[in-house]
Amino acid sequence: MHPYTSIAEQFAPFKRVLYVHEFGNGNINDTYLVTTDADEQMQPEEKHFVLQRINTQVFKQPRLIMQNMRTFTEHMRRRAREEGHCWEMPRVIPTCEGQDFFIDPQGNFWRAISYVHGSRSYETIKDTKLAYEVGYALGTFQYLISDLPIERLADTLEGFHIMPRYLQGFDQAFSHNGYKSSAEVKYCLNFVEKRRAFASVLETAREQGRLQLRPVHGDPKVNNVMIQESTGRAISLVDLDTVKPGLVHYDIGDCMRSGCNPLGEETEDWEAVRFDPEIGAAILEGYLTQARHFLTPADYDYLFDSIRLLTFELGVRFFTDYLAGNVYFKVKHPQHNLQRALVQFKLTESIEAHEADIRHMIQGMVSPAL
Ligand code: GN1
Ligand code: MG
Repeated sequence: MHPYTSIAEQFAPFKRVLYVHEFGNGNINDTYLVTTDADEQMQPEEKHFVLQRINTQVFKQPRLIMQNMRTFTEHMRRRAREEGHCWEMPRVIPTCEGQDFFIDPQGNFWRAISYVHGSRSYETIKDTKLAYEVGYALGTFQYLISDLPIERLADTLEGFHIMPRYLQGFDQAFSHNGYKSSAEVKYCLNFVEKRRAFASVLETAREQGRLQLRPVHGDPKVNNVMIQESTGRAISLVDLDTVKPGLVHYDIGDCMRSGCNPLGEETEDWEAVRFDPEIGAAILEGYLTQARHFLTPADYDYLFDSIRLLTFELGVRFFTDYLAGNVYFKVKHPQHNLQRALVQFKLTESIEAHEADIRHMIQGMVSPAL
């Protein structure tokens, strides 16, 4: 019996839990797929569900996550139904006592959500059809949540995607640490120094009133897009802990940095990492079919910067965590965050090298709409 079977049972009254397997490869929370003895044909939704232990070092107020989830999933489900979108939102599964979460005797915070039946996700994008669907998923998500007033969403992770704050964190980690100064570390330090001025581009635009806060997903990387197996179409965007007020640019930048890197963010071959412009064009095309309805002209002006910035940002976050002794992201070995930082920095370099093409591509897609 898996050690977490009894925890899974808290969320499965009247059923027997058959298996609990580790699921996905999240860097923050611990995720398990639970299989129950429910009948696959009769109760497909109850056969499997996702059990997660929230990392409360990162998410200090996990109750706020559950509260937000109730608010926006209900809102988005209703809007999807009213407008005829074929779209699924994961459901919060209550405990036997009707709570949204379970706290175990050690004080761990557990919650369960439904698995989007008949769907799967991919770690990287290999063709433009999937790329289009990934972009479409983000556009649909942002569209369905776009009329939810931001005041209704709590801030579940303060400072998330605020790049100037990540740079402060980097400076602190750098001044306090005893890292070994290898050639890779020097490359990273130099890389960050050269881009300091650029780091505030989105926050400055927000302060100047050029960009506005909206409800955003926060973590729309490729493997959070659920693709319906029977049709190959995107049906959901999961991993909803960071849905909160933000800039839509955080999402599009994150989606592009994750989608346009065919080697994936975990590759050891960091020197070979490249941005794939064809995949990028297909993601943006899918995204804009939905996002056209709510993007402003100023939003378009910052699309290129967002792709470059979010990639750079994740590199800085990984590198800072390496310098700080791997305290935020889960790691498999002590150099893991350094390797991940190098991947993102190489990708940033490639995005910079393609700047003219990417800007041209964006221009070509938006001009007819403006
Ligand atoms: C973290 O845990 P996961 O993989 O869903 C991180 C994201 C990063 C991502 C990189 C709350 O997400 O911001 O883009 O790793 N989530 C948080 O893989 O920091
Ligand atoms: Mg996540």
